[in-house]
Amino acid sequence: MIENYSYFQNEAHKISHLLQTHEEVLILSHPNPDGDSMGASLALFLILNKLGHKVKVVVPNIYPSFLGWLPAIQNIIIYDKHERIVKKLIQQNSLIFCIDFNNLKRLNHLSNLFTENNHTYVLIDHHPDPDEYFDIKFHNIQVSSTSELVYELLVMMGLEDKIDVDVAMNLYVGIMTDTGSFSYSCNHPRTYEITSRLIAKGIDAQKIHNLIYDTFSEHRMRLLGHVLLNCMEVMPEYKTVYMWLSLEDQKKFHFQIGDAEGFVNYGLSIQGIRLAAFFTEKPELVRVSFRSKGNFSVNDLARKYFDGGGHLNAAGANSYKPLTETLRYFETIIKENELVLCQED
Ligand SMILES: [Mn+2]
Repeated sequence: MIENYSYFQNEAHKISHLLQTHEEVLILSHPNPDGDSMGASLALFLILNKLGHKVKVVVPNIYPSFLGWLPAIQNIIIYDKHERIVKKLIQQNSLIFCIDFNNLKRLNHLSNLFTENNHTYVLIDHHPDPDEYFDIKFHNIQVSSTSELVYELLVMMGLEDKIDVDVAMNLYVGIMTDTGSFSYSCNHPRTYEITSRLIAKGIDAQKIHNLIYDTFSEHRMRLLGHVLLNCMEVMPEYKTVYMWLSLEDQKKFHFQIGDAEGFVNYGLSIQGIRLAAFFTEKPELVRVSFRSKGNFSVNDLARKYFDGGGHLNAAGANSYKPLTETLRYFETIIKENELVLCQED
């Protein structure tokens, strides 16, 4: 069970109470949806639906195609495609669940819709430093994923028996993807207790793994080869690797959203490397992903130098400089501050 159990039990009580007084519920998650944000949101959606609520799930932009099979995914409303509908939903719903992010600013242009203060916000999240304005925080940075927290919440609300195979599949995807298939954030026995309960609900874990990870198109596989061969700089003396993906190469390899997912992790597969960065050129900005090993905080790195953030070992940011300038900037930061060298193993 998660630490500080009574605190969470209190928050779970408050959430139960709120649900008793609100028929309509809006579930909201972060841009560039991932397995955890989608899995946790859809699991909650399915349960609240079963309880008789009128539930809507909104994500800011399109999710990657390898998540397209998730149970209940047809209920997802994408803000980029349905701006008017989402605007209306936000006006209509006073109870909003914020899933797998902890600052409305992270919603980019969608955050402008939350100007009036007539909402009750429930946070379910595992990122550090949540913003103040959440009315209820079901928040813990020790857990593997938000999906794990949703499971804990359901148990505390006495709803474990409502978890069917579809709910279990969504939660399992969240835990599996946020731990890189149980290769990081994976030292808590509780994660495996929960995983075990989910498998007992009748899911096929091997099949789920295949559906998520063995879905490369030929273009995507060749793009990976190209990036590793031609767009990767190794700085062994700084224990750092960085990779980049230009718009030109995206065109050449018929890039689809999500195609570079996980590429950054290959940097950490090199012996001795502690920090990996991946830079994806977009029309108006450069998207940056950081991954690290051990106690080197990419959350701090992203916050201090790129106005981004995330977790200790996984973080993201945007850069508004051109790609080559961004790469030089990154190299300079690492060299001048000897950032990764300073960290002990
Ligand atoms: Mn997460």
